Amino acid sequence: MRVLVTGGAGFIGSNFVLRVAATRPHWQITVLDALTYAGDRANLEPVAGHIDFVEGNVASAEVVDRLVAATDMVVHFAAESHNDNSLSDPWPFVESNIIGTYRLLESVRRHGKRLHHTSTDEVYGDLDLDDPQRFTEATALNPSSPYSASKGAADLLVRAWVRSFGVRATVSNCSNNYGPFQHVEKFIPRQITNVLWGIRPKLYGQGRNVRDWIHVDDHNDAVVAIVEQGRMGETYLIGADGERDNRQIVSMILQLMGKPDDWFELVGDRPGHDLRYAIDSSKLRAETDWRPRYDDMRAGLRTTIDWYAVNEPWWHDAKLASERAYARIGR
Ligand code: NAD
Ligand code: TDX
Repeated sequence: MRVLVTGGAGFIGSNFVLRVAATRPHWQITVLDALTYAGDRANLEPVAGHIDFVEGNVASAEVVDRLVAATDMVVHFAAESHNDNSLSDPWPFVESNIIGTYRLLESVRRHGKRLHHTSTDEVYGDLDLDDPQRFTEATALNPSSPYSASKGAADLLVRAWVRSFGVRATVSNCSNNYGPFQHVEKFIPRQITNVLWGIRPKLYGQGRNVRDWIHVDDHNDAVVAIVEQGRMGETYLIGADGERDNRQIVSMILQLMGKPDDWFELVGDRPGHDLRYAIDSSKLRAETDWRPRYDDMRAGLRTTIDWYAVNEPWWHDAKLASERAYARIGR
């Protein structure tokens, strides 16, 4: 089977490619990635001889159409992914996330190919801290940021192309991922690399916002399960019951890295900062054999910390650039 993976040089996409290259050796993988600041071809070095790599923009109709014509299935990860960046400059989010998904949809429609679109739980907005409800596939879309609005727009395009044109597609909405190869602009790698450089972790607001954490391998195993066992046209929420507030995460990082529990700094809050995300993944678990394997977040964080500790050359320059950008917005 020929599989086109968009965004395969980014955090989740490169973990996906490395994983399926081992577990699905019969998949012939082509990666399409624009190599933005968030993409690094070196992530794919271990499988370089086994995959094809195309540097290109998913919003370019010509590139997308040529590659879709030559594949059986598209697994779509390519996106601008950072909320803070979407507040500074929304346009790349509109172009990559909305127009990019539109280009893919038109191509898979034209060529009769299958698409899996990866999205986020952020499209559902946020929950109160004490709300007993969690997001389900029936929750109405209610995005808060330009990033989550662009992802919600893409999800709606996929649903419309399924219903109106009979496109064979599935959608997954996953909670916050952590693991190796995550860009240092994101919360967990930012705090780990801060501690490695002797800088206190920085918590937005009071640090009480809750995210539902999942290891990137559990997310990617769920994507494979949906592709192989999911029902066409359906949306599946992916989550591993990992709700924690940001202070709890920083506390675990500080403990694992041998620092006092109060060694952090409260900084200004993110405008429009979503309070809490929480996923009910019953549908995925009922319809596929997927179960999360990383049920011990402390152990998952320990291996993630070890990865950043030994891979400083991978993140050093990105860290300098990312901290310069944070300094400009006072966070
Ligand atoms: P990332 O920013 O680490 O990687 C994105 C990749 O896409 C990069 O390699 C980048 O070069 C590429 N890209 C960006 N714009 C492109 C374009 N126009 N054309 C081609 N390639 C382009 O992001 P990530 O965290 O790996 O997220 C991957 C996907 O998963 C995204 O769709 C994101 O919305 C979704 N998602 C992420 C999380 C999370 O916690 N990180 C959770 C749920 C869903
Ligand atoms: O320095 C920080 N301090 C801090 O308190 C940073 C970078 C973040 N935060 C907070 C904001 C959030 O409450 O930590 C939480 C996580 O922040 P991010 O890593 O920026 O993730 P989030 O905004 O929750 O979005 C992530 O999960 C859903 C991904 O970046 C998205 O791509 C995905 O869709």
